[in-house]
Amino acid sequence: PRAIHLSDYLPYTHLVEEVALVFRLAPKATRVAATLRLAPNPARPGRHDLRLDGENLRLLSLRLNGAALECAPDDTGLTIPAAHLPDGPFTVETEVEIDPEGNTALEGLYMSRGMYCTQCEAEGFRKITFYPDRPDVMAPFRVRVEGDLPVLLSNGNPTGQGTGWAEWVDPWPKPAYLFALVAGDLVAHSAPFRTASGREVALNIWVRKGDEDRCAYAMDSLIRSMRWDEEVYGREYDLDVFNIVAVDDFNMGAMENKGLNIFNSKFVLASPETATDDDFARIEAIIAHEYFHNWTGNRITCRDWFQLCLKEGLTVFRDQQFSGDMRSHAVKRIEDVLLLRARQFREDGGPLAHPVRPDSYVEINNFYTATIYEKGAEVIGMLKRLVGDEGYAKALDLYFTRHDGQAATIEDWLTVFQDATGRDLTQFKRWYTEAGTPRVKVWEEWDGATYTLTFEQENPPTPGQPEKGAKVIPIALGLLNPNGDEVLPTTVLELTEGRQSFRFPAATRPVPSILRGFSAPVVLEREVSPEERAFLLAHDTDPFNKWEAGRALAKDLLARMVTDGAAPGPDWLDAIARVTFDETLDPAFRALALRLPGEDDMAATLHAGGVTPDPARIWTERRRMAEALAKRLGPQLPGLIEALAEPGPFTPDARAAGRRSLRIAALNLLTRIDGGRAAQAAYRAANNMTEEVGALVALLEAGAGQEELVAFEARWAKDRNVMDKWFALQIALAHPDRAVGVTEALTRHPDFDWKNPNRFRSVIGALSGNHAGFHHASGAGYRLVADWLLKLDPLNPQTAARMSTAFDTWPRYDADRQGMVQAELARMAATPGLSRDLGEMVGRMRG
Ligand code: HT7
Ligand code: ZN
Repeated sequence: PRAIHLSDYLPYTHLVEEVALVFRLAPKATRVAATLRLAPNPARPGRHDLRLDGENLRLLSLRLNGAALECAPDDTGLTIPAAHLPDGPFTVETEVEIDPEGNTALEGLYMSRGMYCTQCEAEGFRKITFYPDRPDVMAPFRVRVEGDLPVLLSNGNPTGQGTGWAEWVDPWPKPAYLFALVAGDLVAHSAPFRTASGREVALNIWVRKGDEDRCAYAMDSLIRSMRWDEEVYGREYDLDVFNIVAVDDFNMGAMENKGLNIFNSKFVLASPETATDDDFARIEAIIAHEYFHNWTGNRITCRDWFQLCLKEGLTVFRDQQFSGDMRSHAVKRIEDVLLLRARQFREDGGPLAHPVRPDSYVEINNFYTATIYEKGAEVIGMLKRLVGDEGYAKALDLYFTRHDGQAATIEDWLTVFQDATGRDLTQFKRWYTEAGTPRVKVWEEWDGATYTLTFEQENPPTPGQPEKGAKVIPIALGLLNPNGDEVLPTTVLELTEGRQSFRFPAATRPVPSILRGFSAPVVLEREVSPEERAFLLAHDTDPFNKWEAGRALAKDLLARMVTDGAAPGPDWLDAIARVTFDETLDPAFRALALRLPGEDDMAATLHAGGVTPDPARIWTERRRMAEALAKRLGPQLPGLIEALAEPGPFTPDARAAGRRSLRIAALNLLTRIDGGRAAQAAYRAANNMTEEVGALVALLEAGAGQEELVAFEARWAKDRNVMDKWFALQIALAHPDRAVGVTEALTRHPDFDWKNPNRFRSVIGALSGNHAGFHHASGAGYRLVADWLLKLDPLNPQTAARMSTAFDTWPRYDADRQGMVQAELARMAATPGLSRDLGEMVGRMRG
């Protein structure tokens, strides 16, 4: 398959002035009639053929200005030669037949348990009707839906409805990827919303009967998001209704279709009994994210898919700000950085590395990545730091006024910042165009009067980009004196050269706190003693760096345990103990400080330090580390658990969730030394899913929990979203020697519905998340995951391709493992009929 290049961009030949669609729904033979009012595009002078995209469509009729036209479609669309087209505006009418029930790829119009729904981003609309399916073609849509189902929804405002039909008009010009249709036997959880300017909006969350009592938190999150966007960004909602629908079969998390968001049901439905605190937090963040797209994505969209970070990076940045405001900025930042390092740094350091704005792709679905989303958000965070809060606010106001109703580019975005703040962003743009995580080395000198920090940046080669220029790196710095007082409050240094020094007057040698708040997505390299790390863990006023100091202590120790058989000593144990029982600190922060580095993270760190990671040894030593901590904290753990009990009814707020997270972290440690007694009791006493899962995890990690697994299944067998946890936990936490066996057994479970993406991820994704199990020396983990990806690929290539990233870390490991992964990649590559999606991923990973 051919790659598509950014440099080949041309505007579309025609403008679409209006779209009218009529759907006659039937599971195997839905008819879609489309009327497109078109005109030549002055941006493409001359006469051009009209090319409409279309895939898997049975063309029933085609008319041009009312007259029948004979034109046979090919595999990817339909061309009406320029010779047939009039000079001015004209109308094209098509009628096609499609098969929603046979659509297992979950792109276009498909069925999920008797309900019709759509997923059009990125290129799904071409599976519904013939159309210029590209984001820079924006048009108002009118839609009529006819079907034998009580609820018939589409984008925009409702304009009429009767038995078996409904009509919708979306006045806001939009690209086809934001089109949506839902039809089903659904019930609504509804609430009114009055916008800042007084517009009444009807909010509805549509779910299957029986799920309506699990929508309250999503609705509350939506209302808070709408208010926040008004207050913080001055952005109001712009239609009379806002609908959200929960769907069980969905490839990703959710989709921001104009006025009709469609969600994976696991990111909508929540009750204290069925959802964990993490689920609640994720629901809040995803509801906000999709809502925020109404301005950053929908009103202003992307010119082409290379500009994907324009909407995704900005919208992630906005949802992170929102969650920080709703909860704790410190805790949110730590969680975001954990995710960034686990997913984006991993991607950036391997064969799948690509720039935040890629310049070529084969299948755009493969570019909904941590780099586009999470690094895209980090780049905006750096911009904001560099231009200041006021500059950022001015730039965003200008962006919304200048580009409303347009399909914009990263150049447009940066120009807005330049115009609003006067700052030249030529060098900054490299963050968008160059892949890879910069490594920043730091040295310090103190001569009795001046303290000097020297930074050196290295931008490692990535696929297709052997050499790179220096980046603009904002480094937030604070200085402490030796008794822990801050002598330099947070100051942003701008590193713009390969090597650069910064000087500070200092009569005593200060202790630096560098990269506060994780002010840039880089790897910081500095020789630091355990004493200095413990000092920063105790005294740093920057919560991120305080946590980072504890993290670095733990990572240094675990690395020494793995490489030289070191044992956990009092420097780490005592430092963590002090934080754990420091009641002046937020419990959520204390819980994060107690979390040990992950195995994959350790493997990456060892590899970066020139050591070939042994997954089994990392697993064993990490366990030994947890046991040592459990023994050190042991006598005080029952008291801590008791003190953190929440007496009243469950509330999902950050304060209560933070207390539960520390309580569960303490229970997890206690389970390693009390034979599982406390966790078994906690499991029986749990009245919410957070504590039920917390106790179960503690038992499974300690090699127990079989009785609880049986009880869990018996209680929750009918609940798909809860059962996904049951499948995932026992695989993710299985002993490395048993992980493959447990997975195989669960793939034979009657409820392993592998065509459902959530269930597939809960089983096969959980195995690839079990680091030592997946990378087992036998190669059985690699084989099993590859077998299942090959089985899923013909039905759902998008999900198969996404999950293939499990293999992207192979260059870190020993020659045997490298050989086994390469063999699986070669086997996949050689499979006849492999999809473009999986084919591209496998090709890139093979290198
Ligand atoms: N903009 C959406 C990304 C998306 C997607 C969602 C569901 C299924 C398939 C999809 N392909 C792309 C989601 C978001 O970022 O908000
Ligand atoms: Zn998004």
